[in-house]
Amino acid sequence: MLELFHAAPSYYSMVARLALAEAGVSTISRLMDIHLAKQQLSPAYRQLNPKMTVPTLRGSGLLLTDSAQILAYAAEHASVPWADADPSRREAIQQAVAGHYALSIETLTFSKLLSSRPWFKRVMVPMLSGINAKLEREAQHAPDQAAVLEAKIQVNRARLTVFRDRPAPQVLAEQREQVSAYLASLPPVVASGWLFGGAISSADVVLAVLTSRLAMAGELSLLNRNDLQGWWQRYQQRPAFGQADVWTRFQRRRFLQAALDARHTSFNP
Ligand SMILES: N[C@@H](CCC(=O)N[C@@H](CS)C(=O)NCC(=O)O)C(=O)O
Repeated sequence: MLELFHAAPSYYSMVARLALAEAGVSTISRLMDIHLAKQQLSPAYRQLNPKMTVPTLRGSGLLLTDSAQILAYAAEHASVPWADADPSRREAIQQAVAGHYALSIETLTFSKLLSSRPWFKRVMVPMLSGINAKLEREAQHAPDQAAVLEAKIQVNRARLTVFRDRPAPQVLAEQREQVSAYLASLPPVVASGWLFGGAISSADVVLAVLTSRLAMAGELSLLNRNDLQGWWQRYQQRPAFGQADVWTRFQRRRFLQAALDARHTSFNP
């Protein structure tokens, strides 16, 4: 049985959950707390996923450490074939998926949060600096881990450069432009169909999670095409969308409950 290491409110975990639910691939849920306990930084999880991110999919002989890999795995193993299986559509689908991965969802989410709640900067900046100080100390004591720890330190430095050093409204304006350009680049959707015809595709999966995040961030007005609005109404009715626990609003109580539940997660094989 496959195990999915994921966090309830995490965007890329939602991509993995939705992809696997759409494909009919069942997994054992290994819930993690990446926000409070920061289990992704633990040495045990680092052995599984050196980038220290969720999701990770582990199974007999299988270890996928990125949502894009899990999405591709789901497309390949879907019990009802996705449009990805059609060679004439594959390239366009891959382009739409790559366009999605070129967006920085984290920058969009946090620039929106910092624009509407500037005080959050006083939480976020010390938190990122504290994580880096801890990772630096760890790198000194475990030289064999120095490379992966240094890579994560660099990721956090880049985050600080954006969220500490740049005005959040300006960053948000750039993110809105990028999301709008991406949405404008998608093919027209015919009524009752999906992005690439009568079967769903990897592109539908990532667009559904992106649209959910726009809803959660109060940015759904960026989805201003009528055909995509109709698509969104239909997509939310899909059984997999309900099964995959894709958040369209922030759920504080569930956020805390998931963090509590995650305390019991073990990363051992
Ligand atoms: N490219 C990765 C990105 C994964 C990612 O950034 N996940 C976030 C949660 S949505 C994470 O684990 N953040 C924790 C951290 O960076 O410490 C993927 O698609 O899986």
